[in-house]
Amino acid sequence: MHNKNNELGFSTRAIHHGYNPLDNNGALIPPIYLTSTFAFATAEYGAGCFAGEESGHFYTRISNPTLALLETRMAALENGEAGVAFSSGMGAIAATFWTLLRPGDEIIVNRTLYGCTFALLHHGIGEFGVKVRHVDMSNLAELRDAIGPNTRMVYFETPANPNMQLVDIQAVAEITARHRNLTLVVDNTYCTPYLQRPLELGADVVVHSATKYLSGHGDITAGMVVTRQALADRIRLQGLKDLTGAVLSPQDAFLLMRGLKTLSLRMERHCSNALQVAQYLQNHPAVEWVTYPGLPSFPQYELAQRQMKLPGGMIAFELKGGLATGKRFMNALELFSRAVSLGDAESLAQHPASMTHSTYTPEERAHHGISEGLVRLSVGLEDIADLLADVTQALDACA
Ligand code: 4LM
Repeated sequence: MHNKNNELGFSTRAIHHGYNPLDNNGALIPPIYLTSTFAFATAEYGAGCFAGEESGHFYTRISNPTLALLETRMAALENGEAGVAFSSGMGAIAATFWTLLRPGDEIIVNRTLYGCTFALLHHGIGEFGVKVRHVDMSNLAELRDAIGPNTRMVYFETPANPNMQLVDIQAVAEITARHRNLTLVVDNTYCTPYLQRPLELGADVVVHSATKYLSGHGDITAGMVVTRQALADRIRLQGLKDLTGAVLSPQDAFLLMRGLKTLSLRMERHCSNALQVAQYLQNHPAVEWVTYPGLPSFPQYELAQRQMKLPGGMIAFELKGGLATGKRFMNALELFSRAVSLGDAESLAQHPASMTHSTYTPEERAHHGISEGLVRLSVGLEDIADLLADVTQALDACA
């Protein structure tokens, strides 16, 4: 029953997939294997593990039963073959880049990316001989023209952090599928597989900061990769084992699986709360603009309706008066915390230009579509009346 994945719904898989209590002394909740190493029955068996001839666990940087359960569960939720768990989203992204890209290769990325992904590209792999090219992936002709003989990877977030620009995953996948040796990687952090499943739309690899909605409680950092089995094996044995060592602790894998059980419930509430906050902001005279995929005024509203089950919990907006007023607004918030990160039960507000996207220079931010006055909200799970009251009083205070 537990592994007949295709017959079970999303929430059922998030709670049960890959685990049967009766195989584990009846323990309803999976045990945490807090061990770094595993004993070999014989020297020959140990040698076989290292030679890849035995499938058992032998060292937690490579695999561990608690991590394996998380990995199979995440693969079931993304509808992929295999998962690999990491100690952070950046660990997952770095391991994917370092495994698949070599000097002389080219990676094409969307115009706007999370600040540390941008830094990894421009101050990391870019300095090791990989050519990094940004294109505006809402313009498919621009992407088509940019792909050349050395292009090995196309990478984007949708929605993009922090400006919410969407990319049509299926349309990009149709372009990348025409090129051999080209891997399409999608960062699905903002949506989670409950709202959007890139592999079903033709992507090759999904990466996540599982620090965010997937774990959902702001108490761990974690990352995930989900892809085909052979590619997952490469990312595990090169990117994880040798190139980054960014392994997730089994204790944190347990917390992440606890979070996954309520993912669908939480996402529903994040989305309904965010929609109401976005509508409120849109109608407020102090607000210059709001981007939220659930508003009919959103420039890619039709794509959002088609691609995302619900519009997500993230909002970008700017106040009349720009950065100075935005800072007054942030300082006046009482229920929202001024904090980076996203996807927690607690509502958060941050200023990308001076925080998450301060890895860009001001000129780069202008070029990459990140305005200096943009304020980003991660709308949490609190009562909507309390959230709206906090936004109202903060707007009043900075008027
Ligand atoms: C933030 N974001 O935006 P770790 N991919 C995306 C992200 O938003 C992030 C990562 C990867 C924020 C962190 C401070 C789309 C992170 C990186 O933080 O390494 O788990 O994920 O506020």
